[in-house]
Amino acid sequence: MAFISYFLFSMLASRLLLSSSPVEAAPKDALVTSLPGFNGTFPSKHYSGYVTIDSATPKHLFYYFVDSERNPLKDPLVLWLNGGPGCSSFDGFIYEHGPFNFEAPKKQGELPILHPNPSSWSKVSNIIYLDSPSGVGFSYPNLPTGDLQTASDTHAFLLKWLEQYPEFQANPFYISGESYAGIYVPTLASEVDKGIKGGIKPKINFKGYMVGNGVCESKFDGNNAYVPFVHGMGLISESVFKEAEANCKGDYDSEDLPCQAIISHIDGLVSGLNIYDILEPCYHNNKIPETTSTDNTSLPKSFQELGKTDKPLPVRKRMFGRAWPYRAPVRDGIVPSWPQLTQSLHARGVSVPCTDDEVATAWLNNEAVRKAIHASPESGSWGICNGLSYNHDAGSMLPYHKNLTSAGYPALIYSGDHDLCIPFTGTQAWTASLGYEVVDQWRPWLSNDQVAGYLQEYAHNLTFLTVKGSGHTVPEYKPRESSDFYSRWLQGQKI
Ligand SMILES: *[C@@H]1O[C@H](CO)[C@@H](O)[C@H](O)[C@H]1NC(C)=O
Ligand SMILES: *[C@@H]1O[C@H](CO)[C@@H](O)[C@H](O)[C@H]1NC(C)=O
Ligand SMILES: *[C@@H]1O[C@H](CO)[C@@H](O)[C@H](O)[C@H]1NC(C)=O
Ligand SMILES: CC(=O)N[C@H]1CO[C@H](CO)[C@@H](O)[C@@H]1O
Repeated sequence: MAFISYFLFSMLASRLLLSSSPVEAAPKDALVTSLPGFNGTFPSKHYSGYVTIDSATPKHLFYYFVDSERNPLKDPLVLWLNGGPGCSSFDGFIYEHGPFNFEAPKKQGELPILHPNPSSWSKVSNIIYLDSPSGVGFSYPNLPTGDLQTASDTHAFLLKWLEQYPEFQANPFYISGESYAGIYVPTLASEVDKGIKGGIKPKINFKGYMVGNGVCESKFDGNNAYVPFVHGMGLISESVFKEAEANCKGDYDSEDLPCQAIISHIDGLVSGLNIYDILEPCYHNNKIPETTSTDNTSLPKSFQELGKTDKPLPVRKRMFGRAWPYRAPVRDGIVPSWPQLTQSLHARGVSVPCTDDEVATAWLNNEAVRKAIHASPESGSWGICNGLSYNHDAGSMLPYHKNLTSAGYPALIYSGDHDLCIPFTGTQAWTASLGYEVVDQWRPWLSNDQVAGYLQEYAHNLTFLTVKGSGHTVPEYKPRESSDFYSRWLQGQKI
């Protein structure tokens, strides 16, 4: 009797729990119940699968969705997009701010081991990692596209996704991304804003956007960012800089031959650097330097942990394909795809060495993993960056940022300040060029009682923020600092 009533009670209790579960309406077949390489309880619920966008040829867009580990019903809902164009958002999931840190396998052919990531952005938010546009990662088929089509498709994805997950319609919604997502984010934000104003249902509770080391437009991102950066970082001499100033007469993208000559001299001086983080050498193996531990508890915690803010597992020292192609101008028209680009680099005797996406590539092409995350065989083999036929047709992002911030959407524009791919100098210049009043003057911001970078806040809730000592993919290099500015900004706190 006691047994039976306990049984009934527990059945009832679990049913009650289920019906009050915030994600009950989520498609049941999307639930991820286990992941090869992870041997524990998930810190929150995970879902993954496809949303199909209607078009002449239907597009199957793949997402991986991570519930917040805090309060999924109340916490913000964030869309994350990696760039390229052509790169999968599993880059963010595996190497940057996802719920796991991936430890490379000891033996070739084995799967990586997954550890919980204490700096995961899912600690404070629900995150959708989307493979976009169609043809990227697990999304298929691969069709010619461009900025405007991509923004429209991603908007269609969001509306359908929110229909499938209605319990998240009321959460504050943010759009975020990195690198070429400097184009995806504002163009999508603009579509979403238009949709809201046009009364499109479900209404997206859009609250703001975030871009990390993102492209904006050629005038700011090209050589006009590059020359001041390499000068300020001590990578070129004062006299080379003076010569560049004299030859280029205020525009380092000038087509004048003397300007082009000094720019190619500068290219030669920095060509051996890791463009995604000028401080990092190019490692050919994955050895982590030994760290010595200190047990001196009388020291403040920040001192005890000096130098320990890095990701606990090795970061990729150099790779290709996550950014606007190296040295390619951010101009209107067809963007060279990565396979094409590396071919032409090879032809010029330049290569992009030390490519390292082995962990992601091995894991995501494993049959058991693909089954666990519901990846379709029709998407073919997974690659970190796929070749696309892609047209940059949205022009400069300045009018987008101007309109969005004027419409009242807060924007956080951040830069790892040691990235040579999209240097902070260009981002600092374009954010200032909007001409907004400065409401919080350039100042350090702190993480763990240490200066983690600098920020300047403008009217209209526009914030430009640097992350000191970080490369291109900020959460990969500075996970704790990233989760600090991320959670403060999302909560509307002072960073
Ligand atoms: C999984 O966890 C169990 C219990 O903690 C442990 O004994 C086992 O070695 C783990 N397996 C792997 C592959 O980590
Ligand atoms: C810890 O403090 C003791 C006493 O102040 C000192 O002798 C020791 O070297 C310190 N250890 C480290 C690792 O700094
Ligand atoms: C910005 O707003 C202006 C005025 O409403 C409009 O004409 C323009 O098309 C908008 N530009 C973008 C890129 O949204
Ligand atoms: C979230 C946030 O910081 N909102 C601010 C945006 O800017 C207006 C005025 O410009 C403030 O009143 C809000 O508090």
